[in-house]
Amino acid sequence: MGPEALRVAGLKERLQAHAIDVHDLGNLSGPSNPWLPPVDGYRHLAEVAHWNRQVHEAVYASLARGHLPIMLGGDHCLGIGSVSAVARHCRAQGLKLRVLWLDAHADFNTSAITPSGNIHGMPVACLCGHGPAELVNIGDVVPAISPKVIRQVGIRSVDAGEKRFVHQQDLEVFDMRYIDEMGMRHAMELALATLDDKTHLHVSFDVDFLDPDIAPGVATTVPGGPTYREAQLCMEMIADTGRLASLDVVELNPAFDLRNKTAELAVDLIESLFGKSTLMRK
Ligand code: DIR
Ligand code: MN
Ligand code: MN
Ligand code: MN
Repeated sequence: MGPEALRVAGLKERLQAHAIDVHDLGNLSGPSNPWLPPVDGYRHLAEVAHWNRQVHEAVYASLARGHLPIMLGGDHCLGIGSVSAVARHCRAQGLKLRVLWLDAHADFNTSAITPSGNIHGMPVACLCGHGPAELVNIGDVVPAISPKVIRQVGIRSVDAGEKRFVHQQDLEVFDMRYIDEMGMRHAMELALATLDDKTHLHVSFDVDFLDPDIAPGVATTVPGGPTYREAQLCMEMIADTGRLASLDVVELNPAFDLRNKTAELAVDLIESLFGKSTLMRK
C-alpha cells in the first residue's frame, strides 16, 4: 500500500514539476505476507529473499541505464536488495559509495539477537555480511558494503544486543541525542563530509525517521524524532551536495495514516531532496 499512497500523494507529478523525467515502472511482484511467527530467528525468510532478488535486479537495471532509482517499499528489508545493487553498480563503475540511513532504528539485528525476527530490523547487518546466506549473497560480493560507508541519522530505538553490535562494528551514528545537542545541521555536515564527484550517494529513508506527530503512517512509531523543519533541512542539505544517485522510501503504512498526510509529507521531503528550495541559493 505504501507505493500506492505515494502515487496518490503525487510523487511523480511533483518531481516532474522540477523538470525531472520520471518513469513509474509499476510494482514488482512476489509472494504475499504469510504473517507467521519466526523460524530460526527470521520471519518469512524465503519470501523476503524473493522480494529482495526482484528489487536488486530492478535497481541494478535502472542504474545501468544511467537512471536514479527510487525504490518505494514495502518494509525496510528491501534495503538489502536496493543497497546491494547500488554497491554492485559502484564497483562496476569505480565509484565510491556513501549510504545515509535515515531511521528511528539502527536495523542492525541478527537472528541471534533480534527480539522480533522481523527482517526489517536486520538490513544493515545483512548488507555488512551478517545474516542468512539467502540475503547476504544477493549482490555480487559478500559483504555488499563495509560499515564504513554508512552514516545513520535520527536513531532513537536500538535493542540491547543490537546496541553492543553497533558499537562493536563501529557504525557512525548520529542519534537523536547528538541531533539535540549539536543540531541537525552539524550532524548532516559530518554525515555528508568528504563526498566528492566520484561518490555515489544513496539515501535509505525509513519514514519512521520522522517524529510520529508529523508522520503517524508507519507501524513502528518512536517518539522524539526530527521535526518538520529538521527533516526539511536534512533533505535540503543532501540536495545541496548534488550527489544523490539513488533513494529508498520505505515503511510507509497507509493503514496507520491520517488522510494520507504521512505520504504527503514524504512527497514534500522528497521534493526537497530533489532540489526544491524556498529561495534561489547563491
Ligand atoms: C526492532 C524494530 N529493532 C526489531 N525495528 C524496526 O524488531 O528488530 N526497524 N522497526 O525499522
Ligand atoms: Mn528501517
Ligand atoms: Mn525504522
Ligand atoms: Mn522497520
